[in-house]
Amino acid sequence: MRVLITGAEGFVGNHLTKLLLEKEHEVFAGVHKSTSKVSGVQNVTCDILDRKRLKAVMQDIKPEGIIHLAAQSKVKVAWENPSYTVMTNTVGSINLVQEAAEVVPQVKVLTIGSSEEYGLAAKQGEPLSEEAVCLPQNPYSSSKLALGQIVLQLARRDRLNIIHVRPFNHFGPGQQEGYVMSDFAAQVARIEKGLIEPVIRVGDLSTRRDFTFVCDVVSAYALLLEGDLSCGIYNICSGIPREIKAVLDFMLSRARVPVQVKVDAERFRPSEVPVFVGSAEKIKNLTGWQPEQDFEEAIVETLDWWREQV
Ligand code: A2R
Repeated sequence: MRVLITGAEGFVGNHLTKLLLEKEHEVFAGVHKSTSKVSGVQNVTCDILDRKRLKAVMQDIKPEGIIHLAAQSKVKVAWENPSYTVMTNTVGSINLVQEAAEVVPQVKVLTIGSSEEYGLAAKQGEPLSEEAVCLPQNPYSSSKLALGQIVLQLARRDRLNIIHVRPFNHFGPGQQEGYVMSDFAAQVARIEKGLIEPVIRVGDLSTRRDFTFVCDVVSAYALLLEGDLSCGIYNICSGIPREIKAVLDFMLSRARVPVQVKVDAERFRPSEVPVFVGSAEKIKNLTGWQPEQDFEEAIVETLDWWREQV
């Protein structure tokens, strides 16, 4: 399949590009800035806020499939700059879908949302299916919820082939700081090199979150792209609520030097959502997908990647 990946230079994009090439798809890496490069594939500069450029890209490539990863992906930045986040995540995605639909109406598009769209609905502690109510609690989550709602409305009206994906927490080599797993791994790697004092300052470690290794996430994206599935929303998650304390304890058991853990009063805000876990029954039943990667090995791989970076 001729596949355009937007935001291909990002964390997930690099893993997805490799997988789609292995699966012998013809891949075009849509990158935000001409200075970015994804190796091994044709790169096209593609700012999703530039509709003229998007049209030209669609006309040049005529993709059969699009996996739309491009986003302002950080909750912290979304609080600092909500309008930019909504412009990029919501308006940019609508631009992309409309330009694609005009030039290549049969194209299949995967838009990437977030488990954060469910927000406070997770409070009940039950695995969230795609039918769960959405109660987003920050501008990032709202931008993704609006994106999903509007592109699926367009899909219904114009008979477009769109899947809106809600991945839960994912992690792996290449993920920048700002996410719990990469934050822990980066700190351990810096401590091992003697760059910072051997102390990790933490907040509430009792929460449980649903983690999937990035290679499993991109394999789900590939199956959703390739499969003959109906339009709609698909969760990607492990279904296993893992305590953050256990994750940190495991990482510290692999640290090459002793590391102290200190609870930081400023960071300690008990979470309103103690357990945030998803149900991936829909994608499992329809595609056979399930996470393959051993969780502890995945943590070690992430830590090793950080050891090479610092
Ligand atoms: O902002 P940059 O230059 O770092 O580029 C980011 C790119 N991006 C854009 N691409 C095209 N047009 C735009 N207006 C635009 N704004 C941002 O999207 C970056 O290279 C990429 C997103 O990559 P990451 O931030 O590394 O996200 P990650 O973890 O790969 O997540 C992929 C998707 C996103 O939709 C997340 O919201 C979702 O999975 O979790």
